Amino acid sequence: MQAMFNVDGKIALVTGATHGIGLEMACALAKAGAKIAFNDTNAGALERGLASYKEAGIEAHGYLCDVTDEAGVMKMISQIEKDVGVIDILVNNAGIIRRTPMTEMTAEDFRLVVDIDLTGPFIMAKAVIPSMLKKGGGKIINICSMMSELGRETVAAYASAKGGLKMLTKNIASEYGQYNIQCNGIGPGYIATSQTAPLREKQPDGSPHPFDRFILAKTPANRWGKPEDLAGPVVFLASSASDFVNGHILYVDGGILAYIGRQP
Ligand code: NAP
Ligand code: GCO
Repeated sequence: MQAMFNVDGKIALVTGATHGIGLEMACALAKAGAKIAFNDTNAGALERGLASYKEAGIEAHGYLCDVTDEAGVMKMISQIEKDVGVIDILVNNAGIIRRTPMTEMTAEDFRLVVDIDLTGPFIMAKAVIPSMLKKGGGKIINICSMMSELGRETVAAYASAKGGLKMLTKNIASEYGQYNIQCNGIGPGYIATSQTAPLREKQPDGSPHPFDRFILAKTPANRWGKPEDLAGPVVFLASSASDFVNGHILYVDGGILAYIGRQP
């Protein structure tokens, strides 16, 4: 059973994994035996990321690269092949959000979110699939969202991108499943990271943010998720334990999608 869940000697690239959910998933993959590569657009963040891996006893390889820059991505992938080896596991984690009422959002901002959250995973997957085909298979894991299923005020661009990412996942599974490539998604619920920090800020009187209360009332588990909650799911989808799971979105949400919400 242990052999089924280990990724010993596999090479994993986790995008945007200098902190938050990406860092935690990369550490989980390393603990399950994988060699880790990660990227970020910012040199300072990359250095801090390298320090965090070192502190966790993990030898990770960091690269400065924007997931929307196709030429830069191709360069990074061939550098990873030289430094570490051919990628077996790609985790498309890098992402941003803009919270703006739709009628006030510029088309430029909408495009930026879609570019990073949807076109980025397309560029990354397109870059690794040819070598996966030569190697005889691979795992692609796309980090989706509650917003792959649900809408809410102010997140039109993010919901459009994450809904699209769900369908990109199913399409990669459909197109490359016959070549032993499994492409699945993880849909985290509301996880306490820098992305959601503004939604958890205490009010001036010290009381919880109304959105914080709202999320607790919507989550059967009655808590925010932690980045560590994604560790088991990512190892499952990266390992041979999930070899016949393809095009699936595994929601890791404390039950949000099953629940109508607590009665006020
Ligand atoms: P986070 O702390 O903001 O981390 C996102 C990471 O992506 C950062 O390291 C960021 O780098 C990097 N990034 C942004 N744009 C990039 C680009 N163009 N190229 C390369 N890297 C880029 O967010 P998180 O909460 O850990 O979220 C990680 C993923 O999970 C995102 O896709 C997010 O949408 C998704 N997610 C989050 C939640 C949640 O509740 N937190 C729930 C569902 C899904 P910098 O820090 O240098 O900007
Ligand atoms: C928001 C949040 C979400 C989460 C996450 C939910 O403003 O509603 O930031 O979109 O980050 O993606 O799964």
